[in-house]
Amino acid sequence: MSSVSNPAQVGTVEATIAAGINIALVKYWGKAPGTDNRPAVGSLSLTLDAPGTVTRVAFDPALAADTFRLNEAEADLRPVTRLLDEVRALAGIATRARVESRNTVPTAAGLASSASGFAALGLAAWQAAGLGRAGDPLDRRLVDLVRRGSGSAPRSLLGGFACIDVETAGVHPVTAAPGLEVSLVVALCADGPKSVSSRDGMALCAETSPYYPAWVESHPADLRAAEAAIGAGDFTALGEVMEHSTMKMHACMLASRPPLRYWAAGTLAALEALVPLRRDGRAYTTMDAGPHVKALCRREDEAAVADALRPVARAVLIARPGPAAHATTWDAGAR
Ligand code: 2P0
Repeated sequence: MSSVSNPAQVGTVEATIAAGINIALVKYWGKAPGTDNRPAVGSLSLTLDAPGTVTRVAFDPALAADTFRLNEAEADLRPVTRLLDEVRALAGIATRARVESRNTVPTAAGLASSASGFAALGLAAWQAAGLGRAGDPLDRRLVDLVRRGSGSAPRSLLGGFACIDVETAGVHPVTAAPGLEVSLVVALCADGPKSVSSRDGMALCAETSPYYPAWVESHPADLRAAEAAIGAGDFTALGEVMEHSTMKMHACMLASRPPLRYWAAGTLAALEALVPLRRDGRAYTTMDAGPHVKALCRREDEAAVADALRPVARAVLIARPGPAAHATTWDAGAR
C-alpha cells in the first residue's frame, strides 16, 4: 500500500474556481500593525455576479517550477508562488503548479480585480492540494491565506453581502431581508491604472492624515448600521451609511500629505449625473481607490441609473449580487 498521503503527490490534480469582484459598502482602509495584512477596520461588501476571475490550478509532478498565465499571457509569478508555497506547506507537498487565470474585470480601466483574483487562486489551490472541497464551510486558514494576498479577497470567497470583523479578521455572510433586492451600477470614469496602490495609499494616510484616527474610531458604528439595515431590508439606511463611509474615507485620503486623490474629472461628472436620483433616494454612490463610481440602487431602478450615467461614463456595467467563489470548468469561463 502506498504511503502517499495526498493525491497531489502521485499525479496531476487540478481545480478551477470562479469568483466575483466585490464592492465595499463600508470601506476597508488601513492595516493593523504587523506583517500579516490584517485590517485596522472591518468592512462590509457585496460580491457581484460579474465581472470576476476564473482560475485553474494544476499541481503537476512533471513541472520543475510554477507557471502563471493571466489572460493568455505570462504574468508576475511572485504573488502566486507565495500563495502556493503556503498551500504546499499546509498540504505537505512539494509539487509545482501550472496556474491559468482569466479576468473578466476590465483591468485596463483600473477596476480592482485583486479580490476576485486572490479568492479564485486561493480556493483553486486549496482544492487542488486536497485541503477542502467547494461547498465546505470556510476554513479559517483559507481566509487568512487569501487575505495575505489582498485584504479584500476574503469577502469574494462569500456570495452576496459579506462582513470582515476587525477583532478576528474573520469573514461572515450577512443575510439580507427577503425584500432587499439591489443592483450596483458601475460607471467607468477614466482610463489607465491608478497612480498609488491601495497598500501605499493606506500607509500614507495612516502616517500623515490627521483624520485617520477619527476614521478608525468612527468605523464600527457604520458597520453596525449597515448590518442592521441589510437585516431590516432598509435600502435608504444602507445607501446613506455606504455614502457616509465612502466620503469619510476619501476625506481622510485628501487630508494626507501629499494629498491622496483617486478621483478624476469623470468621477465628479458621474456624481453630478446622479444628483436627481440621489435627491429622490433612488441611487447612492461609492468610490474606491480609483476614479470609478458605483451606484447602489433598488433592482427596479438599475436601468434608470445606467441611463443617467451613460452620457458621462466611458462604459456602464449593471451588476447584481453574485454567488460565493465556486467550482467551475475552465471552458465555462465567466462573463
Ligand atoms: C475596500 N479598498 O474595502 C477598500 C476601499 C480600496 C478602497 O480593499 O493592500 O487591494 O491588498 O490589502 O485588497 C483595497 O484593497 O488592499 C480595498 P490590500 P486591497 O474595498
